[in-house]
Amino acid sequence: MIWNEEFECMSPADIKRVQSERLKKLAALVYSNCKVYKDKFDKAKVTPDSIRSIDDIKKLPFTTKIDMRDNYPYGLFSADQKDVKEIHVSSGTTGNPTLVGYTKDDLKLWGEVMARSLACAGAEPGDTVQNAYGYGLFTGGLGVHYGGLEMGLRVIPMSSGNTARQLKIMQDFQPKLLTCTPSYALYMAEEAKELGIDPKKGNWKVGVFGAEPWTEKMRAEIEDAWNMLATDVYGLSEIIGPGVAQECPHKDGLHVYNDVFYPEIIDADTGEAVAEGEDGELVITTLTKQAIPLIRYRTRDVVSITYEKCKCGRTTPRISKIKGRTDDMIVVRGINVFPSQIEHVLLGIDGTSPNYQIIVDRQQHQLDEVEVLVEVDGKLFSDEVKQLEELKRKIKKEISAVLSIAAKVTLVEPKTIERSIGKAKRVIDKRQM
Ligand code: DLL
Repeated sequence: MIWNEEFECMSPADIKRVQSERLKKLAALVYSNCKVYKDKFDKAKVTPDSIRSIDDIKKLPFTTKIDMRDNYPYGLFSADQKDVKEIHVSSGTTGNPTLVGYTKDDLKLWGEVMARSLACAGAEPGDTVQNAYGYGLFTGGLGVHYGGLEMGLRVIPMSSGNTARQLKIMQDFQPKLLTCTPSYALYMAEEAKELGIDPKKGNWKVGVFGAEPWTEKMRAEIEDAWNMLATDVYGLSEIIGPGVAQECPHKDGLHVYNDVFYPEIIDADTGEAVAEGEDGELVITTLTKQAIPLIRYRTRDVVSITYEKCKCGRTTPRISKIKGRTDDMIVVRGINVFPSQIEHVLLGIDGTSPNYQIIVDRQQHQLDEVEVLVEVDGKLFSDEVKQLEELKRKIKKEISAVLSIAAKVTLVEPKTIERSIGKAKRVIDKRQM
């Protein structure tokens, strides 16, 4: 079903009118309420009244994660703190996380776009959803939760982990929808088989999987293991969370809700638009958000876009699956990791050097494993084993505090990690995705 036919099936002329009206209001809002944006506009010599239609968006400056980091925590808010009803955080590049805030209307918008997404995947009011995205500061759990409530699903707020319990609940309540990261869907299927449970024997209709890159091969494996349709959902905390774009059962690109999230695809180096169908960096403007509206936010995700009407009847543009990143962020178990965060941790610990390497691996149908190799001071190596163990424990603890990931830490002797004459190769990703 199409949750919001008015906006999901709007004619190109009408959508342009809506986007233009919304952009004008947005430019005026951020200019008067957010000093960071006022300064950015002034620097770019653009005033809100020079924005007359959505085409004028190109006059506006980009916003980046660096802007969010530099103005942490409250600098990018356009709303008063008393109107902020919920905050979340996502990974920052170093030190501070990226703060995300919602007003009551922003939460309503989140519920609306996630209801559109769940319906787009094939959910119908009354269906039961087992929501195995993490709840808490991570945006997946609550995003699906709000969307499920909005569209009248019966939500089981499982959160991620505790697989045996997940499988028991599945058997007891026979949900039609499964929502979690694609790698967790595969892992759960494998665990089910180990426990003698046949994952095919559910009442499954569709899975809504995202938060990390996944391939068509993984899709085929998930569909086969669970006997369900597997769809892709995309989003990022800074924009709203999950619910920026979603595949319909035709699985031919992810529908972007462009009445509220205006997409542009640019050449990451020049900042200029690329042609329809070509790969580039996805840039999004939140046309109606209030707490932290973002103008031309550089997602760093690489996609292509098509404006052709889909067979499902929606006229919204569709982006491809995420093809890569224009920075060095990696996603591990659905958690965003910037190598610079690890570097930042190491810089704060005596006895280590900033020479490190991150190895990410995944055994067949298992969860991602991370190993961090760290070069330590030569003199430490001649010291007691106890001291090395202590250092290892400290690094592990700090990495876990910053990244919420239990990494294996291996200390290595100086000059063991291969040096590079160009950009250091910080990440070795052995996962077959
Ligand atoms: O991961 C939002 C989300 C939650 C999406 C649940 C889907 C389901 P962040 O933690 O802020 O938000 O991470 C956002 O994750 O910029 C992408 O690089 C990556 N990502 C998200 N969805 C997909 C996807 C959530 N479907 C970052 N495919 C984004 C590939 C994805 N990468």
